[in-house]
Amino acid sequence: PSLTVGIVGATGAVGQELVRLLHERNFPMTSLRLFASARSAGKTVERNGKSYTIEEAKPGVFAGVDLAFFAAGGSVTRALAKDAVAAGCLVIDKSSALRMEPNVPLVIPEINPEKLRRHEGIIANPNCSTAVMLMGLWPLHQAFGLKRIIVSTYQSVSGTGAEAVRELEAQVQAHVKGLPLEKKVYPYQIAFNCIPHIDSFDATGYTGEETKMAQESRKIMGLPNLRVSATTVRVPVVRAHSISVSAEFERPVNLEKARAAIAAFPGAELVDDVANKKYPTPLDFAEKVKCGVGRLRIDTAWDNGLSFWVSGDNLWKGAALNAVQNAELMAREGLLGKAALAGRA
Ligand code: 11C
Repeated sequence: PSLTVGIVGATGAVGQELVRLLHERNFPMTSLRLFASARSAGKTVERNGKSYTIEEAKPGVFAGVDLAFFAAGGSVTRALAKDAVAAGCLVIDKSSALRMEPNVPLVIPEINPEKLRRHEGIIANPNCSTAVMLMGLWPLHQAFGLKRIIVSTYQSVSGTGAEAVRELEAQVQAHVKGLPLEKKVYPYQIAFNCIPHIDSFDATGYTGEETKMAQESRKIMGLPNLRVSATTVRVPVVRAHSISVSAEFERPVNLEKARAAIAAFPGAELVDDVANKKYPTPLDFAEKVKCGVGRLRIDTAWDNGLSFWVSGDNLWKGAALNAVQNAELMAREGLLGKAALAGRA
């Protein structure tokens, strides 16, 4: 059957990875249309010997599109997703706009794939730090029953976008040349620094990113009472986020069972051999399908506690790859295309 796929925000950091992954993973599409702001309309994108002309993302363009990946931020999702759904298009959204809406499934296919069967035309994808963290946490929850977590993140600048990658690189070069450093994207220099501030602060002192990690983890794992305290930090890494997690469980933990659970989980690669200096780093897990989990140890602050470290590609598992994996699963289960959408529950 024919399947026309669209990407909204095709020129952005996540949009470019979507174009790449749909081709590299041979997504079963018959045609691809790329949408972006009026500023980019008319430009061309080359991939696998094909040339795609960017169209302006605006109401009315979704007629004939069966599946649209939205990767242009919350305001574009709010402005255009309903229009796409009304045109009979399934929306797989990467923005944070609709994730916590009760009628919008928030899906990581290794964790809650059953939620892909019941939707109202929009499927949401999690925030990048949440998605990467859960690749280590979910198998441990299944083994021991999760009670609460305290986490700190080490988030790469590509999570902010392509302009932040350019800012880090420019600051490193300016530093080496002894020139003054320019900052536009972050409130402080990011080269050779860490900034404990991602998204805006609320009255409690937590940031939006920290609140997302708590709320999205509860929704995806189906644990509405999970207690979460997160500190999210931007670090001078280009690609792949890392998270240090201390978790308390309901049942007694043991390392052998914990390592076996991680090793058996399809979203994770166990890299945990400290005697030989083996643990995951963001450089090793950039552009990798799996997230690396290591530094597993019995946590000394809690009863039934485990600590671990996870690194994973924020643009892949944290964004484009998870969205494509959701679509691949729906394609395998016959849940894509106009007929499937018209007949859904
Ligand atoms: C960051 N996690 O690294 C953010 C980017 O909710 O999808 C993604 C924000 C989101 O800055």
